[in-house]
Amino acid sequence: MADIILVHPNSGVWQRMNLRLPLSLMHIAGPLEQAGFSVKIVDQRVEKRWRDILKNELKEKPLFIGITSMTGTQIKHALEVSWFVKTISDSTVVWGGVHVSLLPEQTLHNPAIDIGIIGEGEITAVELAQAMANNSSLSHVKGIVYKQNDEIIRTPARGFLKNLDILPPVPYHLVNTNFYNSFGYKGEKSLDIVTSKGCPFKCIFCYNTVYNQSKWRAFSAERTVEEIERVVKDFNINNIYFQDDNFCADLNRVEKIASLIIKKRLKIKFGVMGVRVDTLNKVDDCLLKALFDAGCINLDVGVESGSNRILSFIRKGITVDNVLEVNERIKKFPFIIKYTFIIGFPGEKKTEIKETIQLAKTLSSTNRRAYTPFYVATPYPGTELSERAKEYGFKPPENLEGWQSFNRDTWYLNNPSWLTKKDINELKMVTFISFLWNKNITFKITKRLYRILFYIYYPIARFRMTTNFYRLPLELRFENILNKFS
Ligand code: B12
Ligand code: SF4
Repeated sequence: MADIILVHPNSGVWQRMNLRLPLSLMHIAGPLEQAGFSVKIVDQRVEKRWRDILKNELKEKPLFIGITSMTGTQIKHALEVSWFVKTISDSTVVWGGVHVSLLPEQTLHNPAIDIGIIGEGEITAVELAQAMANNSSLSHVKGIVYKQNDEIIRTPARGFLKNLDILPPVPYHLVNTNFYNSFGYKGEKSLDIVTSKGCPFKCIFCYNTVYNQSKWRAFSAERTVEEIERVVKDFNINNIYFQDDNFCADLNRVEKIASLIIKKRLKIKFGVMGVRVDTLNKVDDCLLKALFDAGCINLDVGVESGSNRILSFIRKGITVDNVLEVNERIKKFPFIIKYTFIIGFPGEKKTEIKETIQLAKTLSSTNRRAYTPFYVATPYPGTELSERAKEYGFKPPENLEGWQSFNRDTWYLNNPSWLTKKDINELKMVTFISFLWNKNITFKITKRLYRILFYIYYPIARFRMTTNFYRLPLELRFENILNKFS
């Protein structure tokens, strides 16, 4: 029986193609274990018997049940777990993660949640556990919201850890690594690692300006490579996906990481999630080659739009020419490049969406290793986009339950906004097809059934994308049926 139980909720459609590690919980479990608390991680995505496990653990009255959550479907399942806990016990339910950090008081209004963690949780979780173990006041624990006699109290902000290297190693032993696979490179096992936090840029649709106050912090290159070495040795894993918002913010660090991987002869393949176009513009061919030699096989690059007006509106800090330039240089290297796009911004014209579709097609046709998924612009809480969207009639949900259906592919369905029904159908079709018209995406589809479905639908998606035929969206009905089970 453990002192603290940490639960990762279901993530809806996002766990279809692959399953990433519950890193948010693993990162707080390390310091908790180091402080002497025993921790159990229960992942609702893989433990079909999560109710039995919790029921059993709750008999021994753990200090708290901690649940992570981001905006959208995870809230629905985090609430399902919270209510389950409250129905069978009087245990304390603690929420952490992006959503509660952005809307602490509103989240705490829900009777199933007792305490919320705002922002970084490594130190806060330990201080909270110690305060609860000693029955002392929570008012001294920085960076939380809690309830006292029907009042919601927020303690002073915690600020950020200055030196991430003081944190203990991430406890991979708390999860069964066999369940997780973030990309399916030749069917081998793969895992995720976070090597830095935050991002110094200010894109208006991103949580970073509020959640990380645009501050970038990182584990050192040495510590990062130690972590990789451990994962490779202890779990026999050779494929790693870096989950950082901005892995390349410090190019000296990137260079060091690459050279240490090469020096230590770690036989790994890796993908990098957060890469900016302007950063790639600054990277010389030498560093690109070093990255390749170190095992880099994939870079995810945020392009967002094919319209310079929209790029400027969203404060992306790049132009379409920068994107084309980067593509020309990068295509000489055998990296699979995921260029991500966003359409449907408030005030975005049809012609601008067409420019974006055209840019995606150009990138795909000139770089045979590129693929170009689209998302619909989503005014997540705390972002500047949310404020701008309100000017166009967007009404954010007023309570936690309202946010549980606030997903990228659904939020706009019941929201009076700048999108007409016809726009919505077209945006839905374009985003749906954008994932399926290019075979390069298959290395991310680790689940067999979804790979088969991909190959069945691929010719149709290709036909639709190349001919701009987005009418008769029958496949969206099929997707809706699948979504009902998420
Ligand atoms: C991996 C990942 C996923 C995984 C899920 C993994 C997970 N942890 O749930 C998958 C692929 C499923 C996913 C899906 C989505 N994601 Co996502 N995802 C990420 C990513 C890249 C890494 C998350 C992570 O592991 N971070 C590392 C950990 C250590 O940091 P952390 O999560 O901030 O946790 C710290 C604190 O919050 C706190 N904490 C967190 N939980 C808890 C719990 C307790 C009890 C305590 C005490 C503390 C605590 O302590 C931790 C350590 O400091 C982040 C971006 C990023 N780099 O963080 C985006 C991010 C979280 N995702 C985001 C979004 C928008 C989505 C999607 C909607 C769509 C998408 N990405 O395109 C879907 C939504 C799923 C849903 N609603 O159900 C946004 C969140 C916006 C928001 N308002 O919630 C982010 C921030 C990306 C971005 N730049 O916008 N995602
Ligand atoms: S560059 Fe990426 S992580 Fe940084 S603010 Fe923009 S969208 Fe967010």
